[in-house]
Amino acid sequence: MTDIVVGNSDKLKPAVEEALKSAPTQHQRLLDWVREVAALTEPETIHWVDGSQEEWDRLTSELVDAGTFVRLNEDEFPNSFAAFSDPEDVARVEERTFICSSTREGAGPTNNWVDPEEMKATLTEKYRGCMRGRTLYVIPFVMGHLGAKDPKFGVELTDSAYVVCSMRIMATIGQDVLRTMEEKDAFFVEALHSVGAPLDEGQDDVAWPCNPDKYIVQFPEDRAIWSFGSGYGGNALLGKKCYALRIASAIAHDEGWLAEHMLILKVTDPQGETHYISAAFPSACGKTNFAMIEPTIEGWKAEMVGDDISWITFDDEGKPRVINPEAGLFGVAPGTGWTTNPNAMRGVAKGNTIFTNVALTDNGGVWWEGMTDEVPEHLIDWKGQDWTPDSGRPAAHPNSRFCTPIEQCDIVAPEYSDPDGVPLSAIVFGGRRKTTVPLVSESFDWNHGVFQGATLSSETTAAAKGQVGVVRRDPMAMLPFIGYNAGDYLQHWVDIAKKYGEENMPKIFYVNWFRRTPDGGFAWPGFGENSRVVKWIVERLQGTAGGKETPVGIVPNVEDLDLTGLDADPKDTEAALAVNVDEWKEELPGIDEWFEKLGDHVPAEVKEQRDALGARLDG
Ligand code: GTP
Ligand code: SPV
Ligand code: MN
Repeated sequence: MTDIVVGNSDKLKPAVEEALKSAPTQHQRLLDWVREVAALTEPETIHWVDGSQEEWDRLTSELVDAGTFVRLNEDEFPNSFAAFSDPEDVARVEERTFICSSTREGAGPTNNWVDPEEMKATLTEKYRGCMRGRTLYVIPFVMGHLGAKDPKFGVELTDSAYVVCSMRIMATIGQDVLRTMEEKDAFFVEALHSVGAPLDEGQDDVAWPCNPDKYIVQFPEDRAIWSFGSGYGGNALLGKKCYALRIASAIAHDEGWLAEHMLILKVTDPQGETHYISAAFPSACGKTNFAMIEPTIEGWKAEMVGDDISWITFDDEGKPRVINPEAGLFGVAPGTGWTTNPNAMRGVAKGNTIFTNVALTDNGGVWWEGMTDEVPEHLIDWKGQDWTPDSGRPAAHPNSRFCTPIEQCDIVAPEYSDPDGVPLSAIVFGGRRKTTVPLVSESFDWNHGVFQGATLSSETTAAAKGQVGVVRRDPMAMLPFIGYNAGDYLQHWVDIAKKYGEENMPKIFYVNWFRRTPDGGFAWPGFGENSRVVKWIVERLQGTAGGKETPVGIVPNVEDLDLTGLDADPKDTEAALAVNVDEWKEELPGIDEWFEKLGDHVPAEVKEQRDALGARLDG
């Protein structure tokens, strides 16, 4: 597929030729592709990533020497590092993200589209010589279990050692993957990445090389990814959003499963009955926090299976099973603290963590807003400036992140590493809305739940470049991640239930932790207290909890929620649960506009749900 990539093999450096000759693989397609990319991008040398501890030690030391990493205080954060990005390279860039399917219609109205041949021609010129003075790293990786029946392989070619180290945390990478890929002669997704900052001879590098002209490009039909110009997480760690969501959603559409932006939570009730719940909230809207919840109610236990991505397949009987395809957590730092998310805090404190764009303390540790109640008197902020509490600006970037192995989390469920995944009982959608959307509702049936997901709305956050706090529709929290036409994606959701049987489908719920009271505070305390909502959801599955039918779904009465020991004004809880018909009527024009934007690919079943909602609100 890389037919347009025309490089000049004469330009291969001796070290590159040598690395190709001594390559640790016989996989011909891989060898051809690496040679081709090297000829185009002209790196100084090639390194075949083996994923070993020695390799990590060497690369992290090199990154410290280069000024990209600051090694943290070993007592507090062993084997951990802080990185500081270019101030313009701090988040996903949705405007520069493209789904290059063969037709514009294939990408649909919610994605940027350029003809694939044109995009390949443009990017080929961008990539020409772009790795001069740098190392080309070859990272074999697998998303999900290497022992899965059909392991989902990828190979990322990158000129960033920061990416190599981060990928080692976020995915299974290296020698074993390469060997298995070779044994199976398996297909792999080609994932090409460059920071787009070639070095002339003798030119000094900067701590965070990148290029103002960014391209995050998916070719869904080729199952290929070309990323250029950014070193930041979702733009550069190509196994994550680019593969496990955008490319995987296209594969899932073809194969009859779902690749979703969902955490996976395991809950065990006081009787020992276990349920697994996947929840889709948009970026920086609470997935990591919910996945690591510490229940505040007696006898309930929560464990984590995943915090960002769910791959939901259906077994021979049509029963849904879910896996987390990732090996690490790439979590939002601000707001993660000992009171809000102690499990995350304990996880990162074990070390082996890369922090990006947090602040540095005077004793070589890290800090961010919300980490501790007490604010340090002096910090070096994420831009390298002295910071004090009266500086009037955040010390950490609002989208600063911790990148840590999932196995370090005390509450990771042992089933996390089961290649067959876990059975899925419920799907929860949620957004960040100040008004209108109640704390929790249960959908009437599958198609109503699909409608709730299709019309999910949320305020934008710092996880993507652009304005923060603007309400937008974000279907199934997948707006930036659907690798094909969003209308077809909704149809796929409708069709899944037809294919495998509605009786097999997980029950669907819709939550909003972010509703406000008139004085501006949160109506619901959130975090650990969300376990009360989890309890109601599980009891609905078991058929024991009450609820009242409202125009938007089944909502608990205040007395249906276990509020024992809750430190909250009962009026606020009422307000969090309220379904206000007038507010919902005001939602309708926005929903209609949204469906108009999606065009004629919106499923009839979903449009029927819109009419039914209108009728219920009038009724
Ligand atoms: P991505 O990694 O970007 O996909 O985000 P995420 O959905 O995992 O978001 P995360 O859990 O990191 O939460 C982001 C922000 O939401 C943090 O600042 C949290 O403090 C805040 N947050 C999470 N849960 C709650 C909650 O229940 N109530 C309130 N008020 N805030 C919450
Ligand atoms: C998100 O933005 O939803 C993330 C972070 O989980 S990133 O991997 O950068 O996309
Ligand atoms: Mn995410």
